[in-house]
Amino acid sequence: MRNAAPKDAAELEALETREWLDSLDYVLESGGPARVTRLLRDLATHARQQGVKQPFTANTPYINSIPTAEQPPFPGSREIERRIKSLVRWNALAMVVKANKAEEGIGGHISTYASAATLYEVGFNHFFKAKGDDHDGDIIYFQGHAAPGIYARAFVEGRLPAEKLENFRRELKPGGGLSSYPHPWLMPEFWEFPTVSMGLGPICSIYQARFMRYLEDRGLKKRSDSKVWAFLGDGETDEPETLGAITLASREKLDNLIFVINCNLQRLDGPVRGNGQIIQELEALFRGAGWNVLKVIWGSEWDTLLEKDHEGLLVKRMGEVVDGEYQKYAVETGAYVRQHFWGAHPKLLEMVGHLSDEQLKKLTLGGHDPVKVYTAYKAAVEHTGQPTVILARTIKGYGIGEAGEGKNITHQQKKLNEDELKAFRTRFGIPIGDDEIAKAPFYRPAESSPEVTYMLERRRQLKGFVPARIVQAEPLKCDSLSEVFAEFAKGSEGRKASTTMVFVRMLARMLKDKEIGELVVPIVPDEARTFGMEALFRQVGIYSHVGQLYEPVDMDTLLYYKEAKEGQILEEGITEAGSISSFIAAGTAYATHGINTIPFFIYYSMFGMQRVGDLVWAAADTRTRGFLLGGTAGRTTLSGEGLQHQDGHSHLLSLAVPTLLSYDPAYAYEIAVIVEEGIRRMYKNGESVFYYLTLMNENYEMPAMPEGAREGILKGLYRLRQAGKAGEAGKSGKAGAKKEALRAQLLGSGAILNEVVKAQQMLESYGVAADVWSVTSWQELYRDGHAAERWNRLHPTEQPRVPYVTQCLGGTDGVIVAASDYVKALPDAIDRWMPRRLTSLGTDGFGRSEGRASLRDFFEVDAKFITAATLSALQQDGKVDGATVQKAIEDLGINPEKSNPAVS
Ligand SMILES: Cc1ncc(C[n+]2csc(CCOP(=O)(O)OP(=O)(O)O)c2C)c(N)n1
Ligand SMILES: [Mg+2]
Repeated sequence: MRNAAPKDAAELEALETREWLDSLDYVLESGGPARVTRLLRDLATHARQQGVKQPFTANTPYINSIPTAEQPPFPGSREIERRIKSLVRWNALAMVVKANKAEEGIGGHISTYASAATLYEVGFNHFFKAKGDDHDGDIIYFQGHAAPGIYARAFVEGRLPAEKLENFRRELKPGGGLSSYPHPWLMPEFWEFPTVSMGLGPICSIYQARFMRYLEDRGLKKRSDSKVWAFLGDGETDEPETLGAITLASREKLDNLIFVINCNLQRLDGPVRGNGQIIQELEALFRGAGWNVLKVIWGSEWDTLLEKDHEGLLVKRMGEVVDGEYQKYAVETGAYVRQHFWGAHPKLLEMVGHLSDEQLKKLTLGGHDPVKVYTAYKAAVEHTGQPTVILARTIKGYGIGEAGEGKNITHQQKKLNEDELKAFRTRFGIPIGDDEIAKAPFYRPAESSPEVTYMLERRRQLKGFVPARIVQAEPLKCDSLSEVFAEFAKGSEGRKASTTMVFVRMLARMLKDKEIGELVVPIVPDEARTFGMEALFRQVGIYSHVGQLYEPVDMDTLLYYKEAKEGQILEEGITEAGSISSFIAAGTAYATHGINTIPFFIYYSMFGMQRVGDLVWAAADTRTRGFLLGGTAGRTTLSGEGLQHQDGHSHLLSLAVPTLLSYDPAYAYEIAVIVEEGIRRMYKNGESVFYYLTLMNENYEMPAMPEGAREGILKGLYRLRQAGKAGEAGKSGKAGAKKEALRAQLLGSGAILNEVVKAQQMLESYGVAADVWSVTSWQELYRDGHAAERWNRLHPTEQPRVPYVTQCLGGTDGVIVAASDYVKALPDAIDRWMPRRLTSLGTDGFGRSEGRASLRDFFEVDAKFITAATLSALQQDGKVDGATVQKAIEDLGINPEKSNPAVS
């Protein structure tokens, strides 16, 4: 008799599957994993040839990427490391709870670090290398909201005193406090990189890793095995900045880069992907982008269960449960998990039949298991040829139990009641008695305790503490600097040039300088030809780690597109966000690498401040040095392009960045003075400032530098031209019969300065004698004015300080009229320190596709409008009559009924 035939198709299929799996197991045993891979590939090809259509997937099953068999031995003491982690957990929690007890609403986050503690502790104990005099360290971007945990560890290490922790988020307390998040500006010896604005850490870390290679390839730095670690949240991956540059990392084979994404499945409001699986989504994205992806989903307790999963039922179940449901398991009982997860199939239930509900509930996730985390980190550090992302599954608020573990409110949880504190204390074995617990005291064991001894020894092995911001770069001497810039004081002697051309020439000159030449880092987002920089392609080359693998189409021309391993230009392609991330890396290399690289990031000004403003802010926080150059600037100076290109407000945005010095120079010598002084201030004097200069593409003659203009150029204002004779002794011109002298002070910046100069001449024919002032920086004048005013307010009995603008204009006569290619708010900002009220002209409103002359007419900033505005101001002063102004308006061809550009 034959064996009983299978009852139905399903049973037959199961049998067939079993046979295939057995065969595969045999091949695995006899031929190893590589043989299996080849076999599967051949099978897939064969199937495709037979017309089998396989759905595309970049995913692997919902299990750990590294099988248990490949786990290295854990090199530390699990027990002591667990105790250390508990201590850090407690102090991090206590810090936030105390802060909010002391002052309602002071904020802070408990649950982010609670979920990430193991991810950090394994790093601190086994991986994060500190930098020292003779060795490089790792570059670590800590997730901003995890800051309490990082402070707490520094406290247990003995690096931060309890008083500092007491003043978490109370930085103005006597003795100082701790900033809410990583801010190098506020804690310059502790934090290296600001991360809390979501997405900035990830993108900056990618360009940081690439910049490390750039320094190595250019021979500015020895090749090292330093890693760039970026810790981020799964919710944070929604930011375009987080994922927007990941292909750069794989294209450049940045195996010095490791992303650790804490997949606690939650963001601020609730689940990141309630109806999906964020880990699988990210895996597909990163694998598709060419990264090495390591999933760390399940803890060691799951190993034996998975071993028993011969039919793949458990793996299948793991892969079909959505994140919202997984989150629910974290807040529910073991019985619930048994019913809803394991209950999906009788064989699954059977698999865990030997476990109690409590044991089921306690099955650890991968991101909370030091062995699994260590395994992934070690693999990441050793991986070559690709960046690695570790997707670690955790529970948000892990350990805080009823107070919020896994709950949707957990991100905002800042207070724990006495019972909740007790539960946490007991769970993590912190020796604090019931009588004290309500105060949530900090706890640090004795210096000689096994925990402190162990952690200090681990840090000693890893060369010191992290995070720590250490500036090692020697200041530059700047001896030959004045030679570099000398030629620009002479003027163009009749030839016409734009400030952009001038700057590019200056850049070429700087690149040739003995001291600073090799330190200059030109950065451009696919706009070099726009700015006439293509000559630099050939002169210094475009950086490419692999050199140039092709013959460029323009090889036979003088200025061919030269890519080279030691190339100096960072041609970033069309990414202002990426370019400014490079700018930050290069502008902070004085601290990160002890190298004074001087970045010059030149871009379309409209796509700067408003497009990547948050990164500019981060640059300031990071104490970045260098030059931002907004090219083709000026709402009316950039003709043709229109509304989305014509920038009339970047200077208003830059005004708000405290360490950014902004200039709108008109002439070559002004740029030379500003850049030369900038290099000296930043790289010789070590000031943590950076510069923003707008550059224009209008060609005109560059005058020679007037005697004594230097100081004024730097402070923001100097007299360019004295008045002619027109107004002297009240000679009456066309403007009217009054005998009194007609006087005016005309202020202008950037390309509009030339319109002001023209207006000076036009006004002569109206009998008005006007001085012309070049305003190089409205912002510096504004800052100086407020600084003086503030000082005077606070020192009522002392000799008052006089704002610089007042010093300049205080002794002058006549009406004051200011014009620029930017919004009127800029001149208005300095009005209060003028001896008399100022009339401001500017380019408020949307740009237009038009020619330069028409645009200046439309925005009312050309010479005729400046002339009319001056006459109108004189009328208000009672110096000329209305009819005279009316006549001038007609003569000048101004249509008084034209639409208001500010609102049209
Ligand atoms: C650009 C930006 N937008 C919004 C926020 C406010 N915010 C702070 S934390 C957070 C949720 C973070 O979730 P996730 O990235 O998953 O981190 P987790 O705390 O879960 O580890 C949000 C929206 C921010 N800090 N930055
Ligand atoms: Mg999260």
